[in-house]
Amino acid sequence: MLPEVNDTIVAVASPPGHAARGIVRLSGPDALAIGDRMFRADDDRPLSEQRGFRRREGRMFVGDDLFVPAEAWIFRAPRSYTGQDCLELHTIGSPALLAIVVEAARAAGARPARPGEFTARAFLSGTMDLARAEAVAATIHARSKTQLRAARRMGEGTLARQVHAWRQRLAELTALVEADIDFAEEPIEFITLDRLKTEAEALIREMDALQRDAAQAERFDVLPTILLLGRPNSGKSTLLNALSGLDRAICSAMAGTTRDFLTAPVNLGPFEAQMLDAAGIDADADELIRRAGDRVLARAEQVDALCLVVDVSGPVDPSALDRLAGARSVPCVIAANKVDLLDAPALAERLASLPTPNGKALRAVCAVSGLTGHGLDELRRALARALGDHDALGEDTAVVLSLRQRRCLQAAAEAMQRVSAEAAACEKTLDRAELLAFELRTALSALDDIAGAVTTEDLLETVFSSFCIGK
Ligand SMILES: Nc1nc2c(ncn2[C@@H]2O[C@H](COP(=O)(O)OP(=O)(O)OP(=O)(O)O)[C@@H](O)[C@H]2O)c(=O)[nH]1
Ligand SMILES: [Mg+2]
Repeated sequence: MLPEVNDTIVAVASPPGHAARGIVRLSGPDALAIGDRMFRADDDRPLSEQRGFRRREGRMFVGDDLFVPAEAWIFRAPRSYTGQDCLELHTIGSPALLAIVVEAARAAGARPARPGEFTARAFLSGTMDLARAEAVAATIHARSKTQLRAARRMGEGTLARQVHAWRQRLAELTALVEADIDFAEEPIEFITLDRLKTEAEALIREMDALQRDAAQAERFDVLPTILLLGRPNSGKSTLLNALSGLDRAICSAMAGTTRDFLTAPVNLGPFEAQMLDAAGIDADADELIRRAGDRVLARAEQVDALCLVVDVSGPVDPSALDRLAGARSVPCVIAANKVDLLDAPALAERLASLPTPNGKALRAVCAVSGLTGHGLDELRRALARALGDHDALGEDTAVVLSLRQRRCLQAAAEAMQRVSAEAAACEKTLDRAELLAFELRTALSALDDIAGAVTTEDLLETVFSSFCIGK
């Protein structure tokens, strides 16, 4: 159930952790009155008597005779984020202090906000449509510059404009088909089946294209994953530790040290990824290692990229490499490891024996040493490039769609498919006019759900549950 909107809510609106500044946000009819019980402006005028869009410096009381410097930012309904009276209390970014401020606001009558409740209020008061509210969530979850840019386009209403244009065309088709029903006695046909079919197909094409080109907003929250794949002892765990800067995995000269999956975040430059270390693959090893290896190979199909670790300090068998990474569709980077053990001519010879990066999946070969750190920056860049597709949103064209919006689009396109099929199956519009009108209206209402023109509580809860508290 969506919560009440007429009480006053409070939450910490700045990120967790220590910072120069922390923000507590209140929204609701009593926001300013509650603020007055906690905050004293330097000019002594109560906040509830001040106009909106004002910033007041002063002191916030956090104990009997304890106060901290603070600022109160006043936003008056309806021109605030939530459409209600809002108050932001800015003070020192100490988690303990912010918790005390929230508790004081609660004692003065505010209710702790649920995740997304501020933005839910913005939607319910009509200051924001649903697609724009989802853009707020996408912005919060963005993990790279391209994702931020895409989220901004989402907020700018690129999608809303497109949907609106489709809606207009659909509404016109619906009106014409319904006119055929209403004036069934007249000898005129308001819309020919040919035109209906052509327009339905054009709409389907455009909707499909948008779905195809759009990035999925939910992916923002998920780090891309890279699996370290290689023979036992090739140096996978050493690389995981070196790339993550953490002492995460046990490394040893004994083949078969790692048996289970281990993960660590690694910074690739433009974005972060989750790196997975696992058992080495060796078909001739004992059963335990072989079984661990089978699990790794199964996992290799589910990650975003592979880092094939090859110990080049000894002879390399290219066919074994091929078996490991050859036929996979997941992009792969080869880390030719332990180069510290080779002199330049020997290294050149070994590198020449490796597969060259010409196929789509094999992106690069990097000479590295997990032990000395040689070549790791190049490896990071190569992995970031291999994952490029994960982040790439096509500089200008891409739109971000949430899973919910994707489903709405899908439903609209499917209804249009049925319109097109019906139109192909009859002789004149009037034969199936009722059915055609019904399907057109189905498509219309699916499009309306994207912007939230018609909403149900369930739908709202799905959208706003992905938010953090305080937004
Ligand atoms: N000289 C040198 N030795 C390395 C390098 N990387 C790893 N080693 C050594 O190779 C041995 C195996 O390293 P690990 O990182 O445990 O290898 P692994 O691939 O995780 O092995 P398993 O977990 O058994 O599959 C250890 O003795 C490491 O110190 C390197 O770049 N240069
Ligand atoms: Mg290991």
